[in-house]
Amino acid sequence: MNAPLIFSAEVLAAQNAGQPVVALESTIITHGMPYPQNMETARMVEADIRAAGAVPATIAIMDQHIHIGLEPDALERLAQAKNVAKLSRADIAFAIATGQTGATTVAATMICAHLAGIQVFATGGIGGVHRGAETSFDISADLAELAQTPVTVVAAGAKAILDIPKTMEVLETSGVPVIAFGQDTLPAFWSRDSGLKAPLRADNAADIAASHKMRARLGLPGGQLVANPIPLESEITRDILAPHIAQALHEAETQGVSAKDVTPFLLSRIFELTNGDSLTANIALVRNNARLAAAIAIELN
Ligand code: PSU
Ligand code: MN
Repeated sequence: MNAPLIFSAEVLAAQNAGQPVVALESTIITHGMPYPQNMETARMVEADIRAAGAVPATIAIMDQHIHIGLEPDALERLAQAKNVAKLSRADIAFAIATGQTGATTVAATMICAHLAGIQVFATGGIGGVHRGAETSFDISADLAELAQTPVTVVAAGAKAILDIPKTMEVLETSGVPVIAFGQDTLPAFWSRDSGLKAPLRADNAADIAASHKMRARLGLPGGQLVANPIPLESEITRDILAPHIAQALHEAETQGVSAKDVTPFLLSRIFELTNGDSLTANIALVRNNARLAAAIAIELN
């Protein structure tokens, strides 16, 4: 049986013509940013990928199908919809089978991209090991997905709301290459520098594409995580963010926020606590990641 995929006209034409395609997730639209900035950002990111010479494929679950590329009206509906499910590996088949509308996380988007023959995916930040995971066991399914699905994911590093050293340990144990782009240290989402040395460094898209291909030749399962620092003019430094992160984490704990709700709760509280500055930075870094992902997709072709 074939997977229930529906391609947008644009993605279908690109694949038939052998043009490079970049996958995009939809949880960032439904759970990562408020309306209307979520829709404006989704459109800008798609335009950035086209301007860089590739074709965007935003992925979401609607009408019992996996949509690979959303037509403009579908993107608009998703951006405005309330109560959209946040779908990871565990939920995606159930959601399709029962006709739920759902946004795909990094893990679910990797699964869908691979089914659709797309090798590169751009996002903002990946999920990771949450602080306090030693008692909560909260470790994002994104990490296990990177270990098994052969898609190169371009993100701006893991968010400082997570436990970045533990996230890096899990990735290393799982055999996931973490490649910092153009610098020796790992970026930390809103900030260019986490203070931690990155395991690997690449200075151009060609090397990342060559490594992706070499993993396939070696028969290694899983993808690569490219950690692309936010542009300098858009970054929020660690010392400015630290107190806001501490407060958001404290509120999540005292309010008993758990499971899937943790990441969206922390993102929206940090948005409020920084008076919207975190969103401006988030938009800049996603667009930056989209451009790098397009360059990698072009090299892979
Ligand atoms: N990082 C962001 N914005 C997001 C997410 C991460 O800057 O919206 C989303 C991604 O879809 C990611 C998910 O896959 O959160 C991770 O959620 P969890 O921690 O529940 O696995
Ligand atoms: Mn979780």
